[in-house]
Amino acid sequence: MIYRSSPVIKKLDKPVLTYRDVPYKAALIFNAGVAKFGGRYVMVFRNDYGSMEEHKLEGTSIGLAFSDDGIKWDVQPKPCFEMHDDEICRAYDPRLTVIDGRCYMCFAVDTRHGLRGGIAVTDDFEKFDVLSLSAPDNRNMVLFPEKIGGYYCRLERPMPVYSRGGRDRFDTWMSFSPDMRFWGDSKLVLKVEDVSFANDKVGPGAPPIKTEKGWLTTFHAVVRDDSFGKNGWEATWKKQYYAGLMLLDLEDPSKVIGISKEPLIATDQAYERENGFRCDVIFPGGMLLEPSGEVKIYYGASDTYECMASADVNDLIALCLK
Ligand code: BMA
Repeated sequence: MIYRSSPVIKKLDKPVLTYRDVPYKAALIFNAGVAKFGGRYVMVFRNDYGSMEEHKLEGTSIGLAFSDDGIKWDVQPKPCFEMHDDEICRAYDPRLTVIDGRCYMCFAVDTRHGLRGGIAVTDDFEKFDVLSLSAPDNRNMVLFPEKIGGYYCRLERPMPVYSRGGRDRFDTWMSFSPDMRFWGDSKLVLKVEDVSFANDKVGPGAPPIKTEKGWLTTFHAVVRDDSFGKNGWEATWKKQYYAGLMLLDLEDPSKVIGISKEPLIATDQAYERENGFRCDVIFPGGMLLEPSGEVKIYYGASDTYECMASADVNDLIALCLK
């Protein structure tokens, strides 16, 4: 079954960022993190560079863009973050959270000995201090914007291969830290079995926003169907990724108090799929609550473009509690 986006979602009539907007080598522009920092909107985006025409990819960097309205973006002249050495292959899928006036960036790191989740902090997007790199295999980390019960909190998606039936079946967890470096006291938050539109994995999306009713946060929900054939650049692509939405308890954010019964966002616009590397993929990474109650949600579409949708915060909360 192919789902559509929820009626509460309003999409723009084009992506907010594509390779055409980037003044250096760029191809797939997607899975961005977004924050309001230093009086403007900031975006860090994944750039899998190479050739769009030849469907060839050469590497990955993280680019930087600023905006005054969160819609028109000014991409900076060079990438802002890259990790590459004998052990580390690349860093990607950044997410941003502002905590106590500093901007933290979570990211995934492919290494020769496993997949790690990183956290760095920056004040200017020029210098980043890497504060922690998890043990493998864990990624899709996102930070809450404040300490809860005296601890920094992060959602994450470890990848247990032995204990979940010898196939992908990855759930959303959370861990706590006194200092952003040492993480523990881990708890299971959202299981694949809890989500009717997932059979493969559920993982964190954008960093949560605080509302009166709870922490509102997106997640990615993945359906795998082995009967799927070609659906993008590769010979086969057997998955669909949707954005779901849930509400977590304000004091104990490991407790899910509401969840959308159907996907919040699906790829239903032509511009989200044209030339798609992997079609039918929605990967949310940024969510901002405006003073008017508008929520801006930023997501990668088909691993190719960065897109934005908006919704009213009360409609989103109602969707979780329905
Ligand atoms: C996940 C990550 C994401 C990507 C998604 C769909 O495993 O690699 O970066 O958007 O797959 O390809």
